[in-house]
Amino acid sequence: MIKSALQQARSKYSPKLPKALEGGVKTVFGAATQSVSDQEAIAKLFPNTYGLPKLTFEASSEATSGTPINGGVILSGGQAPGGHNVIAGLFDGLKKIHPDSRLYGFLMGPDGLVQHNYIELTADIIDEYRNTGGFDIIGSGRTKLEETAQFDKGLEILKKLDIRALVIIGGDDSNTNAAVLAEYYKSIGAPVQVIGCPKTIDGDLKNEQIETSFGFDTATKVYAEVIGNIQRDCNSARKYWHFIKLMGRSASHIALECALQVQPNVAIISEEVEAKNLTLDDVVTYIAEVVAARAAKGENFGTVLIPEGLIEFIPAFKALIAELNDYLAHHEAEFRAVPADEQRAYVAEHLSAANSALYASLPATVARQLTLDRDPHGNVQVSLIETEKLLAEMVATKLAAWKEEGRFTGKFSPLTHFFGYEGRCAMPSNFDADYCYALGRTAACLIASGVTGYMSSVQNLTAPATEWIAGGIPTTMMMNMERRHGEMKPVIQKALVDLQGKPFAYFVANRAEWAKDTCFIYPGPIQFYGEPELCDQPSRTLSLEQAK
Ligand code: FBP
Repeated sequence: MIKSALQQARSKYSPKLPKALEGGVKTVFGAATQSVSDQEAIAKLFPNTYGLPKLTFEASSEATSGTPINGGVILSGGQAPGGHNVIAGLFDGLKKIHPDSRLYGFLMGPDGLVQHNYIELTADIIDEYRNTGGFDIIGSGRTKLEETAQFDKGLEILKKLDIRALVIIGGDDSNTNAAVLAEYYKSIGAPVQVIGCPKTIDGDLKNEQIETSFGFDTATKVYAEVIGNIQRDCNSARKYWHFIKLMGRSASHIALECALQVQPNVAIISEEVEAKNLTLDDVVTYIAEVVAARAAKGENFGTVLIPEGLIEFIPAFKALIAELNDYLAHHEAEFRAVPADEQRAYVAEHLSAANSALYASLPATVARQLTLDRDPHGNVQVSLIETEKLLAEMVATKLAAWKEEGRFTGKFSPLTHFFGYEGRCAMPSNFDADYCYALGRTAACLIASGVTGYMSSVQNLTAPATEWIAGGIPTTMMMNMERRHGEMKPVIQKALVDLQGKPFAYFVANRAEWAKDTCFIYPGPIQFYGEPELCDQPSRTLSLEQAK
């Protein structure tokens, strides 16, 4: 395979490792833990894996060695830069325990375990993928691993391959399912440990124990580079307003991080919209006011960042989407049989009055997007809804009305963009390359410790990588009970943007100036080589969160 000069250089990069993992490693067991809330209910659901101690790995003068261990690995859900390094770290960690250890990769996500599709990951394969983006080494998938029948089917192949430990690399839902799987195997006496690893570009798998999910750093740096380029173009031509939607599902961490990196004129944070109970018209008016104020200074250009989950946080939309989800769940076939040009009227007729009025007021494209196929959980796929176009159109309409009233005298030419897939498989930044490799090595240490129901954890992430602290967090410790599809379920709490947190506070303190003046930052591409302040910087979010 032909490789670029950078690809060749990156394949030789040695991720920096926490000092504690370099030589012999000893396991330090902490105090017993509790779940973040609903302790009684969670303890009851996880009798074998609840209350376990936190673990920390420390350097030891005794060499780490043991008997050969066969491990299995699954990549679950959306791609995130660095996944290949988790697998490389796991592979190297298992080989460090014993050179005859083996690693099997289940293909295309959790489905590979259930369907018994796998490959053995040999040194040649692993070397080909070190420090690369993507999940293509074994592929990923969104099959949910939650039924006992799937667990039993998986156990057949785990036993056949003599796999003693399964590492599931995924987001909050996949790690929740990993905890359920760990509990189940323990309860039936199956000799398989289950270990999770925190993945997702969305940045919403984080808490007191997990400082960040991997992939967030690289993806946001890629988006910030491109937004910066757009801002420079926009500041040069001075004639367009760019409406940029950013991936991230419900949480606005990606939009906030990009705003901190590029200082756009406007960034909408869904969590704030919800907290202030803003309507769509409030959001549109806010953007139009910024456009009008800049136009009054002769600046008919700017940038607006929009988180992909925004409309789900606007109460009226939330109600409309909930009713649509419910309606389509029960009348899918009937609805799909209606001719395309009659579907809009058909839907409007079947909704309650308030939702019907909102639905009828939407541009045709957005109305259609709201009725597209649901995801495997029956929810609308927010990444398919063109919120950026919706907002650009509505701002244009408002400004046209203000023009008539003499309130707006400028020009408004919007362009729209959506950045998401561009960043999910990017070559991992040094931060993600190092963090992921350390997560994989830590997972191998957890396997060697014989524990199950843990998530691999690497902390102290704003310090140099050599000072990072590796350990394991009992997954039940991060759980609470939430209503999902009408039933109370134990789940890992999803982290939305903390409106009391330092990253949001910094944004709030500066946004009025960024709106009025042109304070754009042009971050440029990810740097892999050079001074640590150039190439090893963690995200702004993490830096602000950990600032003393
Ligand atoms: P995960 O939550 O599985 O990490 O996926 C994140 C994400 O990239 C979201 O930001 C986005 O909404 C979604 O995946 C898109 O899903 P798909 O890859 O199925 O189009």
